Amino acid sequence: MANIKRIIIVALLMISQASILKAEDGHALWLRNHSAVKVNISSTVRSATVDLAIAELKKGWLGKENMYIKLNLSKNPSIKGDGFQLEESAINARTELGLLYGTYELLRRQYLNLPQRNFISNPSYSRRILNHWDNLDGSIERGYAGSSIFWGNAANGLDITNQDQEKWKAYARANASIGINGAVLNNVNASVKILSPAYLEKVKAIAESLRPYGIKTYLSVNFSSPVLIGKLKKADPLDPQVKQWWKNKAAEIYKLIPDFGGFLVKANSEGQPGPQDYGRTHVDGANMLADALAPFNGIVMWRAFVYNPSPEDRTKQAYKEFLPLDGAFKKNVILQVKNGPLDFQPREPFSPLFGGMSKTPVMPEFQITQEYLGASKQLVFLSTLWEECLNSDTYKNGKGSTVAACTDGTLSKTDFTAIAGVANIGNDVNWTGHTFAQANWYAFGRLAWNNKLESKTIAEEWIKQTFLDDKEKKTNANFVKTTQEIMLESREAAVNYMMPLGLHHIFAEGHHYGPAPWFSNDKIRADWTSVYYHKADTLGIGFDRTRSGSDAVDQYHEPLSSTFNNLSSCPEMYLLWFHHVPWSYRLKNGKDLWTELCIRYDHGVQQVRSFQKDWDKMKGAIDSERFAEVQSKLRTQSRDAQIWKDACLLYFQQFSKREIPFEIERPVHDLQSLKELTKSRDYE
Ligand code: GCV
Repeated sequence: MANIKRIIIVALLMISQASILKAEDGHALWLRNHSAVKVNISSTVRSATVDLAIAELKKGWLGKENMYIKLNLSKNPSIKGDGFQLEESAINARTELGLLYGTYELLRRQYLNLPQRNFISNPSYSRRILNHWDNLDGSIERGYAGSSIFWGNAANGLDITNQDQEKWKAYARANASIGINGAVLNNVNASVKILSPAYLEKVKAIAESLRPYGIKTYLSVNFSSPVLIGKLKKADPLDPQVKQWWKNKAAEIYKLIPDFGGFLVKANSEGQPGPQDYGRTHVDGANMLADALAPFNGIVMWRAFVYNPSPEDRTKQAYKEFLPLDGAFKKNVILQVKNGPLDFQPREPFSPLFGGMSKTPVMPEFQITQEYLGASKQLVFLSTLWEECLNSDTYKNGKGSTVAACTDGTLSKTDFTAIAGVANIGNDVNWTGHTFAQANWYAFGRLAWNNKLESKTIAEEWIKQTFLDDKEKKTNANFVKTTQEIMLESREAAVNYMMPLGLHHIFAEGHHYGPAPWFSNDKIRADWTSVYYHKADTLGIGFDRTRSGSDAVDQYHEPLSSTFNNLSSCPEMYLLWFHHVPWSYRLKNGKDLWTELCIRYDHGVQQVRSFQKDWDKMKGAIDSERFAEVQSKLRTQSRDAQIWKDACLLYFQQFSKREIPFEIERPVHDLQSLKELTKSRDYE
């Protein structure tokens, strides 16, 4: 009887707790209101940015009531760039923006109960930039959270409402709170209209909303702009008229936006125009734009995502194109390189360009939007993927030459450093579609500020700030721990149910959400089909990139090139990336390749099922809206993980001609029905 009573009381307590948790739509991100107490602030300097810092401290102060805090511009040599120092009763920084960053860090530390004294923090990269793939009609390439917050909508996309401005400020505030200081406002597949006077006026208005938060505005430009809007006959970068056109355009932009950041350029890639259309090189193109921007301290971010329909292994092409150009770029050019040599796959080895270029600054490009990782339907925390890339050793200057060290100025001793993330932000109320996709935005900012942070720390910070109220954060340890475990396992789970053991790019054509390992089409370029990448046949599966294959391994420094080249030393997570492996090949655990492949796919599905179970147990721990949204999305993810497993195993089984091991769950779909299903765009 006593037991029954206890159960009833616990149940009633849970129900009442759940009902007092406020409804939340996710719009406040990790910046939800807290029950702050009074604080007194003085500052040695005043500006729009410092005023924001003061307002934030007043709104969010969780320290001792009635404390006196000083914001102080300081010349302390340990503080670098926009870094800061937290002291018992002062925030010190070299710049006003540093004071704002120090403010956000102090408030975060108060909320998380972390030490707040004698804490110095300096940014790993000086430019921490979001790349928006937003089109001027308001659509977003690979965007899964609604339409653009910058473009489209009313009156040709040029009208600006108060609501727009409020949104831009909220966006800027969220970015500043995690240290992001730049935004490229339009798609790298750039419309020429962006450089027309009407659009530049709108860019100016956006820049004004972002500026107080320290966000610099950048634009993607179309290399053919001098022809398409300038009425010139060509866009040849060595042509004096073309050079002058860009110089005039740069001057026009800087008149409107004096702190404009510069241009991002996708040239001679996937049909975009570029200097090679005129027989010129990437250096000719980048340097011409660099000359136009240099008088105003603007920069050119030139993308290395360049490949052509050719018999050459696609993953080798960017390195072959850019290595010979190392050292020839102007000082204000930086090469923007995707984390892997292919295209934001669930797992790739790092791009060899990070260790290859030695006289040209290189900036990593990560993809925050989940083009190849479940869109905004799936919970996949990308911090672990980026951490893996940043910590990969390139062996450029011997052991310890990580991608982080190659790009953050540690090896090259430069402070012209940058990092970019392709944004996942749209007009959805919660900004990113999936509540957990907010964590990817957050993680990008935190890693861009400090590329040594660990994903587990980032996840914990994000969970507490995003879900818990001031009082609960102490009592809800189980929610934090369980959610953190789900997040940290989620990317490996996605690798398992999509492309384990180094498989890559076996997505359905076009939408990149579901599986289509069968996809092959003689009418399009081979490197846009799946069969090009997995090369399954009756002997085995995988892309031979060894010295007897495409020799991509030799784009890496020793000892990595030999490690990758040798089947027995190649890390199993990259096995089928570098090798065509017989079905009967024994892996380190003694299982043959086919069996292990089946087990991994099945394990991925089981991992998502266990995320569901764990999440369901959390009912009542957070507000019911976000709980239900995540619950429903995990159901979708679970169904779609099963589709991945069934599609890939049934398809590859045609080549392996072996049984799916009897200890794992059987497929529940037929191959033919999956071929139909994943063709449909509704499936995206
Ligand atoms: C913006 C991949 C994507 C394209 C994207 C391209 C790029 O190919 O599928 O949508 O285009 O990368 O990064 O330029």
